[in-house]
Amino acid sequence: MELKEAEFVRDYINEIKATYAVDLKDTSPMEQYMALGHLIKRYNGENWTDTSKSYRKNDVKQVYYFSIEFLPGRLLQSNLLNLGITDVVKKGLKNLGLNFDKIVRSEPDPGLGNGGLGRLAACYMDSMASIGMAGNGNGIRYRYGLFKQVFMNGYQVELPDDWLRNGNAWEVRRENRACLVKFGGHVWMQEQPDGSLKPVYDHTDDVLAVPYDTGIIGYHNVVTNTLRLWSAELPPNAEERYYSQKERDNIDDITKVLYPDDSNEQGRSLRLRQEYFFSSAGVQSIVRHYLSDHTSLKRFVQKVAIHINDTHPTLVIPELMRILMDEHDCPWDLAWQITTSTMSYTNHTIMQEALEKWPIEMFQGLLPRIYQIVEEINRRYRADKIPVFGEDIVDRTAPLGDGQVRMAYLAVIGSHSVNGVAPLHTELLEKDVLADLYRIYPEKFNNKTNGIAERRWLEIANQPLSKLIDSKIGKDWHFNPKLLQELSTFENDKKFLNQLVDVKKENKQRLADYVQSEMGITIRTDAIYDVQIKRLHAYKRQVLHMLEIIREYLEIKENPQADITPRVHIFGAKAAPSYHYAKSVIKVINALADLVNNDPDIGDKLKVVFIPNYGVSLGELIIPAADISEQISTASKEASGTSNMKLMTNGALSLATMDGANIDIIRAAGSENEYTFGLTAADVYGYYHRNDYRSKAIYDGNPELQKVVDSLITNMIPGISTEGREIYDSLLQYNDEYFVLADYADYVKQQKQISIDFKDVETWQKKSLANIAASGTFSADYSVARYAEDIWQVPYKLILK
Ligand code: 26Q
Repeated sequence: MELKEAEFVRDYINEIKATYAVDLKDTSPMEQYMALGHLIKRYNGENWTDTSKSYRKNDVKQVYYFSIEFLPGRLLQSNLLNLGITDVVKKGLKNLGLNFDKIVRSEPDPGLGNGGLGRLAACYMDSMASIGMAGNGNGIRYRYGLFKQVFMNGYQVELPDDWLRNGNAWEVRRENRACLVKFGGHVWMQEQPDGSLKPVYDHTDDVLAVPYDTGIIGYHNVVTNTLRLWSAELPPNAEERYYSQKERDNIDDITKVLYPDDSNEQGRSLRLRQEYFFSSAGVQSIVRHYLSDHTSLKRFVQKVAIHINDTHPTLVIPELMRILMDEHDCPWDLAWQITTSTMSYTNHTIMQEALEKWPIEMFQGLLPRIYQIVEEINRRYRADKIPVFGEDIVDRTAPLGDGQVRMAYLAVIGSHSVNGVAPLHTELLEKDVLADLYRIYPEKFNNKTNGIAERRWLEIANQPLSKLIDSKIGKDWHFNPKLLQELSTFENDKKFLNQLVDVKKENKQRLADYVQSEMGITIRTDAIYDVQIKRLHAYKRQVLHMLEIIREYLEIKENPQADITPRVHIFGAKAAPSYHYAKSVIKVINALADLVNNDPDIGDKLKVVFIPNYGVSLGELIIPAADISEQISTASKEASGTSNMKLMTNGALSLATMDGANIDIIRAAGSENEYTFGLTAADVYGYYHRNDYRSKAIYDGNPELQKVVDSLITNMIPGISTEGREIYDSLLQYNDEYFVLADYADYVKQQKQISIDFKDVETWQKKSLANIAASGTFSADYSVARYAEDIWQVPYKLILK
């Protein structure tokens, strides 16, 4: 948008006065931030209305991306960037004597997600707007986001994330668009005047779903899409009916807090209520919106695509069936045809324990009408498929079985498309996790490799690098990140390679300053910054990284004179509060950090920093500073990974197993520019098949490994009690479920190679450049474009400049 500095300054001062009734000089950074947010929202108001109007006028097909998590990160900088007014606003604020960085940091980072899945949803929202696609997000407005993590005596402690305390500058409450969501009650069949029977659903517990909309601003294209998050409130008739405190609390609880478990928090009825709540409200508002412009449901599938982000919103399937049949008199077959043509589903995990299942009794009690519909889906599925495929496979794949509602199977059966998030992951879905359903519906399965918002992870997070790139290849890559490939023509340009070194150093300094001021640890910027940032999970193998630190520590202790390449090992990871083992890993790494960081023999050759409260904002600080990207999951377990892509585009070299999208990253950048190691997925499945993995044998055969592992139980690491033993036992007593010991030697070999290679600055920088240059293909812009073409069948305008 066009904006003159003087105009901005005038508007901003007025905004401050109008909102806070004080002079600028008396405002806090938080107030300065809020006023700026309000002003920008207002500036963008016309784009937002115009976008909605134009979609309406042209009757454009809409995509609704349903996700129980969205992790958008702070919006101020990204909105300024996308509107193209960053420089004007920065200059204006500077001339007013304000500190832009402080204002930026005053914005709370909405933690409405756990990790990869929620962040992916946010990257996709950004990209859908930026490629001019009518994409809407639909989710939950949690009153409290993912807990804030602090360490006390090295243990993770969870504090509430009160992110709405000062209000939210970007959202618009739309009470007039609220819907009623019904739980519990009874269903009975009522005879109609024409003699037919119709289900009547009464004595329900009703909850009012109030939408809060946030504009998602496209990059330099005047498009603003909508992210709609629902909040649970007392229904409007509250005055006529008495609600006990307990009933009020029950309603309040629905959207009070995000479940902080990203794998196996199973069977909680509140979680099911959350899932139905936003699924039902979302579908109701979609149908209502569609019918406000259309007189019949005939063209529904041409105008609406609904995407199910993992199984959590799967109830959109029976909910759309319910609305079509009960409220619009659609017969079953037509309703089913509309529903399956509308729905598509992405699976994000192959871990069996993360597949959602609900006890039938709970499900039926909470959602009796929806349960009837699921039963009928189940009955027809069996009747259709048993004659063709036989009873066994149909038993195994039916939506109802073993006394449970199986959400993944319901999602596959009720959708026309099922996709994995990286080629290997999709292959494993077909061969293993969903193999039976793949046999029944091969045509539904397809791959859509994940992508990231290049603009946030490079342009915003790493401005020094972004500007350097602009100076070499111009700015078109901002629209078309594949153009980053043009950088490879400069691989022998010594001056440019040196500039890349300087940029990395600047970013490392920024991180080092943070680590110094927040944690009191001094880290040198000429060390290798070896980074592992992701949720804490056994399969992601932070333990393998930890064993390497112990090995490096012992190496220096045994040979203090050795020529060591200095290293800083950097972790960021939250553990699910109920995940005991993950919390033990945090404790041991923190204790190890204390030992290493304070040992005078070690000095600054080796440092370990576990930065508390990892999230989007800390990612923006850490990722640009990384030299090494640790992507070391047990092969076959990480569906895709996306931090691997963010680190790549910021010039880190991957130290990676052949898992998830690592495989595609390695292929894109060239294996000579990464460090790969370890078992392949086929090796892992081979062990499963033969059942002959013995971690103890590997331990017995490797004396160095023995020393490293034993140090977990020898009191070498002060301050730990049972935690070292727990990890030790997981590796030896319980046969090392994630093959840590199997991959140890190969991993260490690559770590040693890294220490050697890092000293050759020029060669290293060339590899780093190869990663940056090849990273453009992992832009979420292309990912959503492929969803649009292959799955949603919606138009978009990729601006390729
Ligand atoms: C399930 C049942 C009950 C409660 C919670 C859950 C639950 C919640 C969150 C299960 C899974 C999640 C999140 C999964 C997730 O983040 N998966 C990651 O998705 C990324 C985006 O596709 C991939 O890159 C990662 O590989 C994958 O782990």
